[in-house]
Amino acid sequence: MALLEILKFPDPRLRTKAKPVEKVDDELRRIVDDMYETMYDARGVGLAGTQVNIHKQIFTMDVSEKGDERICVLNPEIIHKEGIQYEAEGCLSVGGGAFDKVERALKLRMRGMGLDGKTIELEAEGLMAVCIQHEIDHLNGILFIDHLSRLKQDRIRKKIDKSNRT
Ligand code: GNR
Ligand code: NI
Repeated sequence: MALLEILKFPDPRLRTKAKPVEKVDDELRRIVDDMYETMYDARGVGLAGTQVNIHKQIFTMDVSEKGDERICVLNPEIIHKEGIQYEAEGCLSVGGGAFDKVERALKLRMRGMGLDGKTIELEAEGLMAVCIQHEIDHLNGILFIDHLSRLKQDRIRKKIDKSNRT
């Protein structure tokens, strides 16, 4: 297993659109193991392939308290959304202490493929629903800060520029 480098905003590679996974093989399973290791090491609750420069539709997630409930989804799609929530989000790819509220669906139903190649369907709400929407955004080249006002985006950009200069 290996820790992967997490790309940081404004790295243009974070804007890449991920391609669907066509088959689950040893190489893919190794990538997923490395993504879990990288996610737990960084204390994240989710990680998308895009963030580690692997532009395949893969995300890992563990929103459990103990950190022992691994979920990995390939080719995820949201097939139903319901309600609205407005919770503060952060991102392992965005520095500058950026943490702000984003509007998301409250509940959703997601379909994708598991590591066994079988179709997965799962219902989520609360933090898990936020995380799924955040990770699917990454796979489409979208960051949570894209959902914030121009003013907030400019403030975050300035903080990041400043810390990159010191
Ligand atoms: O670790 C993470 N925490 C988090 C908190 C609120 C909303 C979304 C997230 S995802 C983030 C990890 C990450 O950047 N995943 O892409
Ligand atoms: Ni993120």
